[in-house]
Amino acid sequence: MDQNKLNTKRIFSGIQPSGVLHLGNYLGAISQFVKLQGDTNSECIFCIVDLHAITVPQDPKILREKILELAALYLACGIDPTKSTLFVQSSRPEHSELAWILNCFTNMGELNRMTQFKEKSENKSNYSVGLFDYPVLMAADILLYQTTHVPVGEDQKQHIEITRDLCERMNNKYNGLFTLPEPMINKQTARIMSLDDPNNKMSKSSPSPSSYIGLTDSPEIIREKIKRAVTDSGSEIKSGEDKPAISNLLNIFAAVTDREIADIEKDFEGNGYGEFKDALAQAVISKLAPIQEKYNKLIAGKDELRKILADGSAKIAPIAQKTLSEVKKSVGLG
Ligand code: AQP
Repeated sequence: MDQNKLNTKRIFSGIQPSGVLHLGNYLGAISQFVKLQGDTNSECIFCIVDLHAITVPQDPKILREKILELAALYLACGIDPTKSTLFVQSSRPEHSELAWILNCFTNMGELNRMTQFKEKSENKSNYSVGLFDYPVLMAADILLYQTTHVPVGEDQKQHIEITRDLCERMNNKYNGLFTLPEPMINKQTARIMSLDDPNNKMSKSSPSPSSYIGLTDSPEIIREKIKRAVTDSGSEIKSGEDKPAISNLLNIFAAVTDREIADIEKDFEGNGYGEFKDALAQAVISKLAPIQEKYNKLIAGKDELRKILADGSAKIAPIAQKTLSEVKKSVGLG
């Protein structure tokens, strides 16, 4: 396939419908998606990656609900289905089919090096082959749409690298099947850290709900979680390598208010953690209030959400089918 057929950027990214969507997912991913869909030179495709979610055990009833909740959250955060395409990964069988083909061109050693797999399988007596294969399915998602750019948080950088390696390997062997995708990582919000351990990223699979701020958390819960967030030794509100906890809180403050960290530090000169945390909680509550209001309305209209997802899937079908058919022909399957 001739990647130069695209004279616009094609953006693709996905989020798993698992756990509770948190401020890290919003700042590191969704808020970037919303900015990108405003660019007339970008064609945006956003996916609910349910096939990725089942790489770890899921309750079928809850998973079905989470898919619609994530659709409602995407829309509530500002994804506009008239500007972007929103769909569910498993509604397009081309993802699984391309993933299988790519599996046959991926080395075990490459997947063995993936840090996300190491972290997620650590201390587990058993885990699925799907969890090990997660990066190949992600590569299929991206390459299927001839994606030029992938907005993600820092934790996904290694998976984009393996996608690029697979892309180049297939292109060298079969004469340019895929577009080489570039990661898009926003430095400031690429890695929002856990509230109870600033050395770990904020994560929806964390067993401790006080480690993350959920996008649908009530104002009381947000205040409580921020009040309990760990801080560093000393009492200065200052960012720095030796102050990972306060740096993370300042980073969140700056991101939700669209301000510079230095400005916020100045505002709190001479103040203690108490005043700072109260103001941070208020800033987060104000940022999430309009999202929560929209979310509550959207989640009440499940049929409309299903329709948006089905329309999205139908809209991008021709791209997925064309890429898959060319890949199958190239490898001798069609
Ligand atoms: N803490 C974070 N800071 C910035 N960005 C983040 N992302 C995740 N955590 C942070 C970005 O959110 C997008 C969607 O993530 P995902 O649903 O695919 O799962 P993940 O990357 O594995 O994120 P989680 O929330 O930590 O889930 P679990 O706990 O299930 O692993 C991605 O772009 C990701 O980079």
